Amino acid sequence: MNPNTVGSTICPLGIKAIQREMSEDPYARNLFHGMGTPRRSPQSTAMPSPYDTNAFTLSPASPQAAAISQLFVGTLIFLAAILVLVTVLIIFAVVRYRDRPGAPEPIQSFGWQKLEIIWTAVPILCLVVLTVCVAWTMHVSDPPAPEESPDLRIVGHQWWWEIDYLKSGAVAANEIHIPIGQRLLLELLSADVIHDFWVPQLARKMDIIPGHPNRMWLEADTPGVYLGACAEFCGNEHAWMRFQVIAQPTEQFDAWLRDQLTIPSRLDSSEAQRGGRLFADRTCANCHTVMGTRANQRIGPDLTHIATRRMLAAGAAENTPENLALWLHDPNKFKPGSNMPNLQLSSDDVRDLVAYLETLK
Ligand code: HEC
Ligand SMILES: [Cu+2]
Repeated sequence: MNPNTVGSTICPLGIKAIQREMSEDPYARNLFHGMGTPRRSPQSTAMPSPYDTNAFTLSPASPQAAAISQLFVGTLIFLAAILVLVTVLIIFAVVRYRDRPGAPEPIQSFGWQKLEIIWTAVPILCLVVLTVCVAWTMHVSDPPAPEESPDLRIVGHQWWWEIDYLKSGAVAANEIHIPIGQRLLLELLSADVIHDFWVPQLARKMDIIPGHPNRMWLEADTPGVYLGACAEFCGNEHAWMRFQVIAQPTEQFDAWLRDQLTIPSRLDSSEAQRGGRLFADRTCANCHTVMGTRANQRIGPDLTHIATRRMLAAGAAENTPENLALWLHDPNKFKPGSNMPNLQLSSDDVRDLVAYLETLK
């Protein structure tokens, strides 16, 4: 069959079907909203809603990203000017020197050394200018990392992000809090396959390669929530391997970090208490960590402060009790192929586990 026919007839129908399915299926609608449809979440007033984030490279929010986007725009303008110049010259030559009825033979010239030198030298000069700009940008956006130990270790997992604050020992997932105006050194590791760390408004992309730690800088000038994503296909949930960088004034960041290092203790309701026991008895503890309990595994995200996070499962859904319950009932509804298994929990168990997880602040 002609591939064009496939493209023009089957695909649009397929997309329509998917869209219909998404608007009817409540789980799918969550996925859809997670994709950045502007919608304010009522509980987040102090910080911007996760859906306000944008990831536009041309609105940089750090010196590193600014250098990259300036290089891009500068090169674009430079090349556009050359395009305009060449186009104008060609049109001029075509019109001015076209053949007319009764026109004499054109002058036959063989070689014009001066012109040849000019049209060799000018392009070389252009390339030199561009090379210098690129070298400068590389110097600003990616200065060589010192031998000192990194501030943060980011571990890419299929399909979520582990964040270790090496200097304080705090552990987070899918949400990187940083103080504004400080250049942090990141070490990037993989737990499985090749991933790629990318926060378009803040820094360059950096591959995450198993067995080969990479380093890069992360910095933000202004407080805000910056969207990040894995930028290297890493398996079926690659598109839901997102994260947020939450840049805060230093005092707010310090307060957040102190909270992260504190063991949450409130287990008020009897549901939450039963949920806590379920968490230890069921297999949850084999894959997750909750500080202050025996659960200390890193197959899945650290859940010590899960209730404070804005998104679930690396951006697949907003972190609400309803979505948590949907996730525990069947992670595959959010992320088909997710490495968290469906544990066939009863509705009562899910209710109590959600009550417990909601106390983990
Ligand atoms: C076999 C390992 C495994 C078991 C068992 C497991 N999980 Fe998970 N869990 C994961 C993985 C892996 C993820 C990350 C999924 C993703 O985002 O792709 C995850 C994600 C989660 C999340 C979302 C975390 C976040 O930061 O968004 C919650 C909540 C969660 N699990 C709770 C539980 C509970 C409660 C149990 C026990 C009933 C449990 N898990 C059992 C592996 C496991
Ligand atoms: Cu990835």
